[in-house]
Amino acid sequence: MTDCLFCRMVAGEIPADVVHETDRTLAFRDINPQAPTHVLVVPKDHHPTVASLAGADPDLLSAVVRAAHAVAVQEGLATEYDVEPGYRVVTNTGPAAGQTVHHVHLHVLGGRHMNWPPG
Ligand code: DGP
Repeated sequence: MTDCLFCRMVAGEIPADVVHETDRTLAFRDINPQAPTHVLVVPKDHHPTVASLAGADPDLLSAVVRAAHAVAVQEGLATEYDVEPGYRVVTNTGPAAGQTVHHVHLHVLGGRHMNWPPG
């Protein structure tokens, strides 16, 4: 049994509030939401960071990004061809950025104004 939290959620061993799924990606609501919409999009295969995913399987990285946009559309943050009102995609990489789960995930945040720079 893996000790990776998101692999266990993909496997259905730990419950997840799933909002979107493809053959290679899963998207579920963050347990500690930072915005009205806060969804995590993960590849079903285990890759620790976005950089390692890009190197190992660029098609899968593309699928994760497309899934993030599909979630935004589903949540009313964009349309297929438009990005109004808009949303933010964040991927924390390493300890200085605050990465706590070492299975790459895109945070899809929206439903409120996003400040810049982020904290
Ligand atoms: P990061 O800090 O960038 O690695 O983000 C990890 C996110 O994972 C964080 O926003 C909280 C979320 N998270 C941690 N444990 C769980 C869990 O058991 N279920 C869900 N849905 N989200 C979790």
